[in-house]
Amino acid sequence: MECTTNTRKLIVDLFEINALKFGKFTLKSGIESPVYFDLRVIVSYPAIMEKVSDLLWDAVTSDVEFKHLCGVPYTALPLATCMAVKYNKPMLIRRKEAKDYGTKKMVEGVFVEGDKCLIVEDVVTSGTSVMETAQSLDQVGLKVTDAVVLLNREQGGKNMLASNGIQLHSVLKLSQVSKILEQEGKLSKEVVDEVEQFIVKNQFQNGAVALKRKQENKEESEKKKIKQRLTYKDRKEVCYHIVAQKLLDIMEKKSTNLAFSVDVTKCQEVLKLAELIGPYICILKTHVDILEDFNQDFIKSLQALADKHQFLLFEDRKYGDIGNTVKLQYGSGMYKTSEWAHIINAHTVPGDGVVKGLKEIGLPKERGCLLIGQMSSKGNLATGSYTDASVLMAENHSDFVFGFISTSQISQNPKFLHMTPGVKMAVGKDNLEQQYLTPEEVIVNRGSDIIIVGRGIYQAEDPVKTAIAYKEAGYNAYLQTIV
Ligand code: S5P
Repeated sequence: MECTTNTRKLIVDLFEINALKFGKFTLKSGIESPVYFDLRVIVSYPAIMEKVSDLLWDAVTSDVEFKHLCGVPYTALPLATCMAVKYNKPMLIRRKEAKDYGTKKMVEGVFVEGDKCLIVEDVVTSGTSVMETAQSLDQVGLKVTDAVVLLNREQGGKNMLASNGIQLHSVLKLSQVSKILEQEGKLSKEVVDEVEQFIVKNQFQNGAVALKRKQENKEESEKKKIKQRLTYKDRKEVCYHIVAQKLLDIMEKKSTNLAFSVDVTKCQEVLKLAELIGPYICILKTHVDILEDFNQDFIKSLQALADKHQFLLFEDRKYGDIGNTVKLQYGSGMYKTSEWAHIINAHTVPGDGVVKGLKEIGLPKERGCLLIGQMSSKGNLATGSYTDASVLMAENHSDFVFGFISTSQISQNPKFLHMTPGVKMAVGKDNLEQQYLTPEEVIVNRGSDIIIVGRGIYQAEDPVKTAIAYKEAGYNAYLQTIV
């Protein structure tokens, strides 16, 4: 980050008025920190307030459009006010007192649904305060895509916000602040080193705490059923991945969000079902390693059916090894999956390498990948921070990853599609820990986009009639959720 004379002077000013303190502090979270920021004091220094507001304004206004400003209560409120007055931008106030929620307006000011609002904050650590304000604004129909902060403590906040579709712009970063103060003779090299070590050590820890809080907030808002979704057509504008676009196109044209999981063990049986069910689905999901008579002619026939009935092929291989191995599994071997499957999926347990390996093979062939963020089976371990880390991984590889296998919406970013297995017309389970939810629960209450149905269809007495019923249940549920 470049440092202009203005920002350099501001850092020194903030240090002089004791807004930036260095020493030993115990933060609210219990973490020992070598720095502490108390930006509340700046209200006593009008010239500094003005400078801070100008720099906040400059940090966003060249490339971000917004109609309103909203400061995160309380320290950023006066900053947002200065910006609003000086630059003639309407301001909104978000109430902080949670206990009045439901009886009092949470957002004060004049706006219309769909207006864009920029969030202003003094310090971002994990990003939760910005998220809380964003959620209040979201609940009354305002759109938040950007936030601006005076000081980014570089402890996971930027990534956490990005995973929720909010871009964080910062005037200052902690690492930069301590370096400038060293150059200006205000801090010793030892203190600067200590700050750097602190940043590295706490990046993940705070990110994880924040992500847990985010998960809790998300569950809360899911309960309130506040979701309003884009139509498949409008969604194409924000889902720029080529496979997501193709899929949304099919979903729109065929009025279906049904993926059929054809888990039978003979090629002929797969082809027969694909021919019959093909007109009603957007995806045919396979497990080719369960086929007793797999051969490449079968793949040719399957591709012909996919063309004829317009559905995508999803090989549910759930890759879960180191990058080099999954690359070989996907690109080589007898199945030659990368040659024909439009979609594959991967477990995130090996870390980034699994996606990197698959991407090397899949990206040039314009394939797409789903990450397994949650599972349908009872007692599975893909929960909490594992799920959150999977969302972050998807954000970091969104050129290849276009969505998730999950039992609910796990990313607020509309560029990702969510597909949910464990779906039947009635809630229940099988005798091997599989758990079932209904199409309506999955699409309306849990915010998923696509239902995956296997045995519910191929074990039915009349698979075609049953597939049509699932298609209608899934699509009607979607119609209930669109804006
Ligand atoms: O968590 C999961 C993930 C997947 S992809 N739970 C699942 O059931 N699946 C797959 O979805 C599973 O491998 C199977 O192919 C399908 C569900 O099949 P059903 O017969 O229970 O509907």
